[in-house]
Amino acid sequence: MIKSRICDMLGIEYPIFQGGMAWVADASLAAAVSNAGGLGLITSINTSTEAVREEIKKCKALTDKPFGVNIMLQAPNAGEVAQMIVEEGVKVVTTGAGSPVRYMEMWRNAGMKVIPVVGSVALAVKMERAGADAVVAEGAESGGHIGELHTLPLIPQVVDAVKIPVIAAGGIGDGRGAAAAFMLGAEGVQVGTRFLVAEECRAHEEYKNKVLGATDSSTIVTGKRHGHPVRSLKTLFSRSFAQMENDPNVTPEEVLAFGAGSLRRAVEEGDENGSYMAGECAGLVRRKEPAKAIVEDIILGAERVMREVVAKRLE
Ligand code: TUI
Repeated sequence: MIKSRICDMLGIEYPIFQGGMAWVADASLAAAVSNAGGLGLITSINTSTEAVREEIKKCKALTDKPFGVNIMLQAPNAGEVAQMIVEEGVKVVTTGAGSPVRYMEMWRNAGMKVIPVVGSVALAVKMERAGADAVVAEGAESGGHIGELHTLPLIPQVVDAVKIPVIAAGGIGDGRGAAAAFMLGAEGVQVGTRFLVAEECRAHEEYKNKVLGATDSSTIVTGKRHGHPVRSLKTLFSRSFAQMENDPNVTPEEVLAFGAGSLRRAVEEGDENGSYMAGECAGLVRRKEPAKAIVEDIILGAERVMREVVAKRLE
């Protein structure tokens, strides 16, 4: 059985996190993943601070296993959520799209485990110095807001640079990807895209069907020109967005206005004018199934390929 320091640190059975996907990761999905032995995460981005508090309460009612909250640091209410999760006694916090240093002392004093998402060695080292318990190192294969480096070179460089456990994210959609991450020195994996089609996932059926219909070349990165690259599925909308941002006659404000609310439209309405954020591994996602089946397929699959590859290649 695959175990690591992350399992002991967080009290989870399997070293697998569900990504804190904006608008998507609610109590239903997080509790299902935690009940399956992984770490479920609730997003704090879509709604008011009080609505996130409600999701936390719902999650407590649905599971007695550990779960966490992901804070997108660029969200206007990030500071408020940072405080609220302390009041609610949340045990684990992950952060994205910035540096959480200003909240670290408050969280650590509350006995929380703090696990920032980073996209570079420099930020990983800064987070370790600031007192992070672990880091999620996320490669640009991920869906949503991404950094520059990709998972294969990022993970071993972060592993070499810090002593705290490293959880790999970006491009991991099955047991083979997870096994590769463990080979690179990761002590856990974070998976987002595959959980988009989980039965417990609130994403619109159209969103799920788009992910199921994806191939290896179905994603596109927009927003590079304005310093906020985002990976999503290729649709008429994302292609128009890409065209618009490269048009010198269109102002950055106009591009921003075009994109506003697009993730919500995709998740809640399955709207053609939505942004269907998903990672490069969308092409690996084959079927809708319970979150428990996804957790077990990835963990047991990783164990199986590690055994098979060792047996085959090291005769
Ligand atoms: O945060 C993510 N992924 C996200 S957030 C998100 S919400 C959104 N909604 C609409 C438009 C755009 C985004 C969707 N996906 N992943 C974690 C992550 N963090 N990846 C990369 C980073 C990162 C990038 C820069 C972390 C820190 C950083 O700089 C830190 C600094 O200030 O030095």
